[in-house]
Amino acid sequence: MATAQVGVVIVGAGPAGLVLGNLLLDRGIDCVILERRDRAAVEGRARAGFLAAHSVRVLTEHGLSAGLLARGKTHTTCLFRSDRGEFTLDYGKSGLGEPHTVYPQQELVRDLIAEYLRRGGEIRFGAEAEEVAGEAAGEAAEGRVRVRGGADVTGRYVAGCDGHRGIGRAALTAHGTRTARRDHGVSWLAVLVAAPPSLEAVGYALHERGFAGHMARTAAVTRYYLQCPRGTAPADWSEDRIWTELATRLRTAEFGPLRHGAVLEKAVVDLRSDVLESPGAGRLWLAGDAAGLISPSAAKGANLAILQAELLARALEGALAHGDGTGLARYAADCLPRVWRAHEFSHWMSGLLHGPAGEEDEARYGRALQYARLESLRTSRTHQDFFAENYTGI
Ligand code: RFL
Repeated sequence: MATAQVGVVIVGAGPAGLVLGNLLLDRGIDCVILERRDRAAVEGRARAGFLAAHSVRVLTEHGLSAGLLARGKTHTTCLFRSDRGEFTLDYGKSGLGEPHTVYPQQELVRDLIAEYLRRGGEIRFGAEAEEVAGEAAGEAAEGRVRVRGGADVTGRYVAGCDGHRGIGRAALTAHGTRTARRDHGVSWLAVLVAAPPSLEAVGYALHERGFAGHMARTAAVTRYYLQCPRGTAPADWSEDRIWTELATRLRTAEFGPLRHGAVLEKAVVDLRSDVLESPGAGRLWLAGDAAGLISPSAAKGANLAILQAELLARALEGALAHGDGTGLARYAADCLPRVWRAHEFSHWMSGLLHGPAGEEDEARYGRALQYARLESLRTSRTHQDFFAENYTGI
């Protein structure tokens, strides 16, 4: 049994699915979003916080930026610390860099849901898509999504915006789409604390015990990262251990204390990246983490999700409103070069931030390269311009 066909069935109400849904409604294309979690869970999920200028432009052009413009904070600098001291990199000053807007992802998601509903969109929370019918990636005339415990939902197209473990990706790979992937071999303990930021800007600390990061979120909440051994469990990290390790790696004895607060959340993130060689076929198209996962080392994931949602909305409009499939045929060529450039920079950042693995001699060599890269960034205007362009661009 199937419910009436819509233009686009979107699976997943994260940044990719919600931006896509809003942009499709803007273009007069009907859609339904299926989201397996309930609304409170989706609106409470703290993840990203750094929006590139391109993302802010897309959201603003489509009337989706009122919240972030009112409550987001603009950042144009970041800071690096190591045993050689600290320096601030003013990437906003480079002609090639643009400001970031710091706005927690869960607040953006909240805004996007409210606006989608205000525009008359339909979203079904607690609706878990079990499968996209296999032929969707082939010659099928429609896309069909099987919903756990409910009727199938069919659409002229299906947009898989359901993250990197989603069923959209599974259907495409089952149809023969290959994936390029890398395990960076590094894990981070991601901690959210109820305390104001301790630094003016983002802070990256290189330390022989491993990387530590400080990311502002709001006036009352700050995110910290600690590089940790693969396989570590969040439960291994007591509040005391977290603060001690942060103090050591962020060198508070030298540079001043951190503002403490209760640990609200702790999770281990294994740094992995992958990209599908083609983000769609036939009736099934992917955007966001579903099309490729990027390690969080350069804060690109949510920004790529917004970029892909924008490109996919345009392509689907061409197909549905004008019977013109060239946008979909070009979707991979439009987004993959930009996706790969973001991956290249994330990989570069990962090399800068993380101590090397391997035997003692190799580790010594790797660490010396890490510091040579940091020193080049501190002193070379050309290197700073490279950083600014790639750190803020998308
Ligand atoms: P999401 O956000 O994972 O949303 C997918 C949605 O699909 C739903 N879903 C399903 N619904 C129905 N049926 C199914 N079968 C379903 N399977 C899944 C899920 O419940 C969910 O609601 O993917 P999307 O939209 O592609 O967005 C991607 C971003 O969320 C992600 O790339 C970023 O959060 C990555 N990221 C960061 N990106 C940045 O640009 N800047 C940052 O500063 C940044 N920090 C981060 C991050 C990711 C982190 N984690 C948790 C890996 C910090 C962290 C700690």
